[in-house]
Formats: sequence, structure tokens, C-alpha cells
Amino acid sequence: MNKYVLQAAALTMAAFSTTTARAQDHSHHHHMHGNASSGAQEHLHFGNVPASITGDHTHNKGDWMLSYRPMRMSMRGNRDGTNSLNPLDISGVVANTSGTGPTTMRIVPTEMTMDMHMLSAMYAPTDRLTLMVMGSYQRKTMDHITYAMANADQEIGRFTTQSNGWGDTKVAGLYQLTPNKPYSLVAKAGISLPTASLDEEATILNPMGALQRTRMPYAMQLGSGTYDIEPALTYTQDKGAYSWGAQYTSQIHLGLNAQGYTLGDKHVISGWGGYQINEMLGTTLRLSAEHEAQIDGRDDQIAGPVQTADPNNYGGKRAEIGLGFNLQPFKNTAQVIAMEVTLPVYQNLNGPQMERNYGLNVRYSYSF
Ligand SMILES: [Cu+2]
Repeated sequence: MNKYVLQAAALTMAAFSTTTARAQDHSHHHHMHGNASSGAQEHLHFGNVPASITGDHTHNKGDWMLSYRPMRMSMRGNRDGTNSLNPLDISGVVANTSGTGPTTMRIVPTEMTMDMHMLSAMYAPTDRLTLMVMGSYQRKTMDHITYAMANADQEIGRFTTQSNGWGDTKVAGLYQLTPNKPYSLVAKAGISLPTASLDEEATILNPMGALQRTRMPYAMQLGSGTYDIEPALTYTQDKGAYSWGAQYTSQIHLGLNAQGYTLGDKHVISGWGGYQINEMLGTTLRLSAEHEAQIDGRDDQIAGPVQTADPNNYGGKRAEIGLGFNLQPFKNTAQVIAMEVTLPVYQNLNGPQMERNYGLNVRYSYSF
């Protein structure tokens, strides 16, 4: 596994260094960010795109962009389909949470927080092709209630589990399909490399009232464990102070991971509009819809009377709204600070499953 990661990294670095050398011979560097005039510059719209959107733009030949994107996803409460469930609706329900057969649930998750810090670099070897590499560090916490084995209505205690570490590493090529049009259409071909840990453990309070060390459920692990194909197609355009765009993106997991399962494939469609209030501040409004499949296969080390240990209790259909702003402190897009708050508007989940509460995306990008 690590061999492939190193090969991919080496290939990326080789692509960067040859193209950097070529860019240096080139007498005229393009530094046209934020200059909203005609021609190729029309494509540099990335000043006013929602903070949660990635892979939406390409850069001019020889240009770089570094970005830091902290992100939070908060989940609170549970539902099955579109119906909200109380913890006592879940305790005692039969689920297929181990390889040995059905179990009645005695541990109910109530809240989960995922914090992710993403660092990425973009480099454009040509005016139409931009290369991107991204790494991430995450921290997840999950709160639970434990009910007694002998009585599904009797709470015996609460506990929190936590995992943290590096996530999967993503490498992508972004290609500008419409270089001479007033709009931009960018195709992304990306791959996610399985660099994250999938055997994170925690101490739990079991229904017998004892503390037990065990492998955490799928949701608390840090990556997919598989090579994933991540294609995307993004359209953006602007006119005066107004900008708008749409994106289709997906994550397709290839094969089974070493633990014996595959996370559900995910497809997301987003549309957004933006309004530039002045040279420094823009606002965005986004609507996204996604479909995520259930987990295929199972990790035999993940078991226990809890919904998150059942591979069927993953995925579903969700729609959300995002409200954001973009700040350009130096009145150009060389540095952009973006923030977006995401709120769910529709959740139809393969449950019982925890429901989303809110999301927060921040992005700082520096182009040169
Ligand atoms: Cu960029």
C-alpha cells in the first residue's frame, strides 16, 4: 500500500519539478488573479465560490495555490428514514451488528463531532491543466448512552470515544474544458490513496457495566482503506457582481479494503449563487443533494450492540443549504478567506443512524 502512495507522490513531484523548470524559462508569468477583465482571466472566479466546494477552478500556467481548510461536521440525534428517533426507540431494537448474527442494541450514539484540517497545493503546468494534492488530519468524537443488558430501558452510564490521525491522501488533475468561453467548465480526475488508519480502538462501557477495549465502528475510522476514484465536473460563470455555478462530484470506492469492507459510493450535486458586495466581500448561497450507499462487506473486529457496527446503517439521501461569505482582504483573489455554514434541509437515512446537525467550512487560500 505504502509503495503505491510513494510512487504516486514521486510522480506528482516529478510532474511539479519538470513543469516548474519549464515555467522558469517562460518569460511572462501570469499573475492575473482577481482582475475581472476579458479573455483567459474570465476563468479566475475562485474568489466567490462556497468554502465547501473544491476542484472548481484551474490556474494559469506556472501559478501555485496553497490552501488550508478546517472543517467541522456535527451530528446530533438519530433517525430512520425521515423519522426522528429517541435513544429509547433504538435501545432493544434488533440489528445485524456482528458476523455471528443479530444483536439487540444497548448502546445508542447521541452526538458526534468530526473536525478535519485539510492542506492542499495546486500547481498549473499549463493554462488548461492544474494538478492538486491534498492531505488531511482529523479528530472525531462520539458520545453514547449504555443501557442494561437485562433491561433495554435502564440507562447504566454514558461514555465518549475519540479517534484522531491522518486521513486519506488525494491527488487530482483539473482540466479546463472551455478556455475561450465566458464560462468555465472544469473536469476533475482524482484518486484517493488509502493512507488513513482503519483499526482505531477505544474503551467503551458495555451493557454488563464493564469497561471494554474494542475496535471502533466504521464512522469513527479515519479513511476508506480503498483506492477511490473521485471525478467531478464544475461549471462557473459570473456577470458583474453576480456569480453562479454547479458541480457534480462523486467518490467511487474500488474493491474491498484490508478489513473486508467497502464504504458506500457517494454522489453529490451542488448549485450555488454568489453576490459580490464590494471589492473585498462576497456572499454565497448553496444547495446540495447527495446519495450515499450502505457499506458493503464487514470488518469482523467491529461488533457490539450498537447501530454504528451494522454496515447497513450507513448512507442515505441528504439535502443541505450552505450560507457563506468570502473575504478578499487585499481586494484581489491572491488571498481569500472563506467561511460557510451548512444546515440540513432533508435527511432520509438508512437507519437507525445519526443525523447531521450543522457543518462549518473555512478556507484560506494563497495564490502566487
Ligand atoms: Cu486553486
